[in-house]
Amino acid sequence: MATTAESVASKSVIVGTAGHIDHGKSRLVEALTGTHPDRLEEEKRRGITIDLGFAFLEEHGVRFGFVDVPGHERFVSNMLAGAAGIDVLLLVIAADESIKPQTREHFDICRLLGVERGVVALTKSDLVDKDTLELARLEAEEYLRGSFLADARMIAVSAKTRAGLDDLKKALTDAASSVTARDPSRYFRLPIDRAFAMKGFGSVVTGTLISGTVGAGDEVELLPAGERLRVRGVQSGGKAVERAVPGQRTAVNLAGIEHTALQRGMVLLTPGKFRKTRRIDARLELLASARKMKQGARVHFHAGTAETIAEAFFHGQKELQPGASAFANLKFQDDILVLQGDRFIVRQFSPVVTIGGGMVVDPLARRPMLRDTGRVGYLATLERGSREDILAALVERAVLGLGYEEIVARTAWRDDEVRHVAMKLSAAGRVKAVSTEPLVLVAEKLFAEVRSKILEKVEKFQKENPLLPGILREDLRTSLGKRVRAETFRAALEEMITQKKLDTLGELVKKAGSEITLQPEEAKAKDQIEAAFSAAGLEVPSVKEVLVKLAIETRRAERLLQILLREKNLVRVSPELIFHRRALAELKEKLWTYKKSKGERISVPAFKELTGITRKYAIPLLEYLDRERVTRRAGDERVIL
Ligand SMILES: Nc1nc2c(ncn2[C@@H]2O[C@H](COP(=O)(O)OP(=O)(O)OP(=O)(O)O)[C@@H](O)[C@H]2O)c(=O)[nH]1
Ligand SMILES: [Mg+2]
Repeated sequence: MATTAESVASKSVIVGTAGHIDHGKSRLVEALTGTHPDRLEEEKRRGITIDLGFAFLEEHGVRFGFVDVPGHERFVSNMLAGAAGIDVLLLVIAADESIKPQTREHFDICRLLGVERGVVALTKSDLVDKDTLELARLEAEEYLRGSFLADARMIAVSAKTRAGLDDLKKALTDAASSVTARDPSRYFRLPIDRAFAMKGFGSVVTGTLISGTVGAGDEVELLPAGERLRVRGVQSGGKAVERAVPGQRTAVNLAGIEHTALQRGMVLLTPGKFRKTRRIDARLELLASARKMKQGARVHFHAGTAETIAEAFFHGQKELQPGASAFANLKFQDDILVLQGDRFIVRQFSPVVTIGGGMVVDPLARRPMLRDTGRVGYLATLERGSREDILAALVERAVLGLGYEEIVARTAWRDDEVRHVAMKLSAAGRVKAVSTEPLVLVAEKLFAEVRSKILEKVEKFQKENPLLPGILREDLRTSLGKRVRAETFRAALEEMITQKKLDTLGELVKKAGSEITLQPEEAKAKDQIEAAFSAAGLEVPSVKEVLVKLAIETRRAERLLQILLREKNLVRVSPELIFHRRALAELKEKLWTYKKSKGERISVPAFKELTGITRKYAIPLLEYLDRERVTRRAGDERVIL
């Protein structure tokens, strides 16, 4: 508990570097934290950063996690994996070189990823005179005008002389104070940026914890692989912690998996909630510096630490102009995990440069269809609508209705949020909750359609089958087709029964108040059937024998027989044998009389003699009497009860 309390008391903030190659990012991180973030042999040999590096600093109650990125243009994809999840941007501009191509590209990326604040460091101040430094400052100010860094502190520093470092730390602390703490009660999500094996521990993955918390003993899901794994232990900032919280660099030790099966781009999540995807609908923005993008263009797609290739299709337009934005359907080459609201970056297919980015609007999109003219409006609601509007829109487009799990997979809302919004919508009559456990929502319009379809089917059935009292519930359901889910059918049926439009008779559904009306020839035939069995006593004819003698066709005759059975004037004793109610009543009387004079036991031969029937009738009748608890079998005999 101490660890948790401590992590809540101090704030965890991620600082990400950005800037052109050789501008002093890594040295600056070292000067601030004491840790040089370059770890690879090759990085040390070449003096450049290739992959992400990490360092930590605790300053004025803030726990800073530094993510240091490479400036080389060939390693922008590594930079992108680090840029996702940063709270404070540390834009590094060398005073002797000023703004260069990757200064711009990195800055564009951070803006497109939605980074909201940062600090500008004018590095290598020891190498330039006052005028040059002033020039670099002016250039940077002009470049950043109107952007999210327009009002950011700009501090001249030197990693060599340590000039300006205290000011920079202060500026970072100030920027951190405006970072709103991320709500730890949301679903856990850790995009993996490294995976390795640690002696004595096994598989370890690291990443910036962007949502929720994680601790030893937790079960987590690995996506897109789809495996469930157990967390053995968690570290943050190089120390073991009980639970890591959002905004912390986090290392997770995982049980039950080889480190070779884990890699950058995969994500650890709360299990059972989210789905990998191959197609999303998104808001896509093209940089003013980019070339226009045509329908079907292929781009490199980066979200979180994942990257894949995407093919873009614009809804309602054929191309995207530089500096403009539009809704686009992106089809991926690989499965990835993204959620609604996630930011992403797109880079030109070749040559590879950053051309834009955007936000995921529907992480589980359908393929685009030209006749789907409502999609743009739908996406606009998902992008900007209130939670109620969003859920109503999702339900509206769900031809099958929307289940709880799908709502969570599409929105990442917590259970209480889903239920709260669903309740408000159903109270307002905007959606129908056809089931609450599990929650299933359908559009009111769809629900009304199902109700009238049910009524139609029942009426049609009764019209076509006037001798049947109703349609079997299950037959009614299947007659509606696969597009009506069981919960919707059940709720619609229940509502119509409450409204006294329909009625049930055991497993049968009928129109309320409907009775079977017989045609004159049917009434006559029905009497004839009853009379035939009544006259036969216990030596009944076969059903077939009775029915062929009638003036109406067998199908109708069989229905009449069903009615007689339902009315209990006839009783089916065995699959082949039907008796009249009166004959069976007389038989019971006979047995009770026998019991009084001859005692409670009766053998099969004695029963045959008593009734005057053969074995063909005697055995099924005795079994029937046993079932009716008139007799009980005792060895070869029966006990009359
Ligand atoms: N004189 C002086 N040299 C510096 C300063 N900061 C960095 N350098 C030098 O500049 C070179 C590049 O520094 P790095 O920190 O590796 O630059 P970087 O931005 O991390 O480079 P990449 O990661 O490859 O993009 C190194 O030789 C540093 O020693 C500084 O403040 N003063
Ligand atoms: Mg570096």
